[in-house]
Amino acid sequence: MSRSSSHLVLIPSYNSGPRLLSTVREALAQWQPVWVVVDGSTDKSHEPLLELTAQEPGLRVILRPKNGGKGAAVLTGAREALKAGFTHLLVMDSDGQHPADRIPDFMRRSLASPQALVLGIPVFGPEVPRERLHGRKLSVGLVHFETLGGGVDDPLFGFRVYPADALVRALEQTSHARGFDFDPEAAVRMFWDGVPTVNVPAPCRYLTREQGGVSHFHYVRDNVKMVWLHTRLIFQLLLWRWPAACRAQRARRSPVSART
Ligand SMILES: Nc1nc2c(ncn2[C@@H]2O[C@H](COP(=O)(O)OP(=O)(O)O)[C@@H](O)[C@H]2O)c(=O)[nH]1
Ligand SMILES: [Mg+2]
Repeated sequence: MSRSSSHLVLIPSYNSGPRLLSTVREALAQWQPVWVVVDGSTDKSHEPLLELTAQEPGLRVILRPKNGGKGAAVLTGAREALKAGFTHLLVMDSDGQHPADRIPDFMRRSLASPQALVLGIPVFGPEVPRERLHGRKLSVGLVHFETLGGGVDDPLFGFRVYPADALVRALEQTSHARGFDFDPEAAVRMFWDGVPTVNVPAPCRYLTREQGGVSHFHYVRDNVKMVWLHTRLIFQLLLWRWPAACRAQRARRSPVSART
């Protein structure tokens, strides 16, 4: 297990169910510190974590009294991290879908390119729901257009290492990106802001209810949100962000780019 004073693991959690405790334990075994932002959960899944903080000095639990969405929880964590002197956050899901054993590799890549946003590319197993795969292809295509040619290989996978100051800057540009629109919007805005990207494959599992899998993704509500997100981003791209997107593409394609 590695301990860091610059890079921490941040886990946003909302009614994450029984997998939360094991996910946090797996993360702690790979890396410390691990911070969990509990976003107004009502299912008591965070209660064992509050007990665990007594034995695990590497664990911190931040409680948000009201549910604000994944992006709002990550922003709370990022601001706290900057206050405490940390520079980078590896954000991962709270429900066991993301590979804790890849944390050291992702952190290593971030340490090697500290300016960069390190993005996971999900490698799915045969259990992945078909409708999720199809929806994903549309998002990938739209983000390819919004970045004028790539750099964000998967806009939806939440296993990423963020430079914390660049993330906070990107989120402070908008009052959106607080729910499930957080992952694509943060990546596109950071790309427009000139943050280099590094894309790395990592496994992503889908767990059944019997295995403790929980999802708050609401197919209609969240897809409507995604349509609105891409409408906003394309509008902004065409009106005033295209010079920044062109600059970012040029930097990405130049031989001295931080991309690995
Ligand atoms: N803080 C916070 N996190 C959330 C919220 N909804 C989902 N999440 C987190 O976002 C991650 C992905 O959410 P999940 O419901 O598993 O979506 P799915 O994996 O796309 O089906 C998990 O870590 C959740 O705990 C929310 O309202 N607030
Ligand atoms: Mg999930």
